[in-house]
Amino acid sequence: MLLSRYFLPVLRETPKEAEIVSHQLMLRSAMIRQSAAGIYSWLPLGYRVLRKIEQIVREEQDRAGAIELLMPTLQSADIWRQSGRYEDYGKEMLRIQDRHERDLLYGPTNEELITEIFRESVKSYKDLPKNLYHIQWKFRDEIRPRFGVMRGREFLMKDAYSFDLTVDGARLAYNRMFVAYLRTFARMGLKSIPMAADTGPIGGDLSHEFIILADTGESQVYCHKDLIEGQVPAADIDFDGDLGPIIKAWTSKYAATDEKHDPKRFEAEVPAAKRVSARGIEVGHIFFFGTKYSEPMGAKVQGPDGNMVTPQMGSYGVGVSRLAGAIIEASHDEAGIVWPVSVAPFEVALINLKVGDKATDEAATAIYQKLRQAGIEVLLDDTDERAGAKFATMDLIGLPFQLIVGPRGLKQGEVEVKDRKTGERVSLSPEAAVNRLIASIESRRSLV
Ligand code: 5CA
Repeated sequence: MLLSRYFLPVLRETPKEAEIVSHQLMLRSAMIRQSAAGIYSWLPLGYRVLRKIEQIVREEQDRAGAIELLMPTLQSADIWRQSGRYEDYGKEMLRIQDRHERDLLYGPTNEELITEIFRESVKSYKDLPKNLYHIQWKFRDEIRPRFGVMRGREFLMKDAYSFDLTVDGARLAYNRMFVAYLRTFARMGLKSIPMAADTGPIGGDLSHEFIILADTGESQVYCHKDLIEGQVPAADIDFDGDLGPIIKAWTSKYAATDEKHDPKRFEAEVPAAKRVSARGIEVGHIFFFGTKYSEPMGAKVQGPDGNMVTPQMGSYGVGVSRLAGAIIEASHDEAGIVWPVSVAPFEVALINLKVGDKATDEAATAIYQKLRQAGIEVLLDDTDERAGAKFATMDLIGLPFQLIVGPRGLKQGEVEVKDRKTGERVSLSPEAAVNRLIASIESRRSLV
């Protein structure tokens, strides 16, 4: 992509309305713009990040055996009346009437709709287990939308719903999502910690929140320090095999959110030097709630003995749009964002320091083409800005590598490669620089 043709309206000043660094940087780097309180447009740079996050979530859901579909944002109020949640959900739910005065709502979550789809289509135990997911916008009329995409009113969520014949089967479905989540967040460069959590309006009695430790997080959390460096299962993990030992390793040490925190247990189970009490960002939340929706909505399948069985359900959410902010909270410096390769909007910032100078233009174009042929995503700064402004913009938007081409270096046959994270710079021939970038990027694209 040529910067001269791109749409990157970066801001030089820090917007006053943004309280936390990720919100400030997302506005400044032209990732998002606010449309109304808690409602955002995703500008081209931000949208590239959102799609990469979404794709990692999708790949790990698919790997764990979940099946993607797409449900609408608008739902009929009738199914929410059947589950009993239409009144219970309160003011957070955005209620709408169509021209026929039928009650609709903008979905804050999809337990009812997926249960209805299941009820109309699945009749036999032979079709179980199933786990269906979608990645779709949600709306919750939060009392205090804040921190940009972290607590929005409209936000992108991945939500999966499992159906099993037995409670034991449902536990296995829960465990598969648990493991998929560990991998999902690790691939984005995040250290997530599963913590015992409250179930709120979704219900049920078993749930874990996946938490990223960050000072700006909205949740107060408590855990054993060893969990921060817990081991994440590799890509070849067998989801049909025994996941018990992995779940045990992650759940046998103390970890709880504020609502579930038990100070006495914390002190008894965790040595003082290992006690972590910190703020955290909830990036995912998984629930087992048995027949809470299948029962009142009359979803049943025929069991092996001919009797009708009400399926056991769980639901599993990931805050896809929130993750964009969470990754920035975890990875930035004074100059701007520092993207991990796996979610970076582009992988290389190619900076032409002297646009209009024939030798520099030719060298930059040749490098641009070679990188693109190798499948690398490059943003070429071909504008006539000052060098200082070019560096500042590229540091701000945080692409993992910068490749700097200028007339002075070229005279010595050299260009410069800068690693955005470490700040390390090396001068190399254009060819060596291209090869080095291809190798570094390919090795960093997958983190686990
Ligand atoms: N139906 C269940 C699981 S599919 C559910 O809705 N769970 S949830 O309420 O915990 O939301 C799932 C995830 O969405 C949360 O872990 C969080 O990462 C994200 N999320 C929730 N509310 C917001 C919000 N207002 N803004 C941004 N992300 C949010």
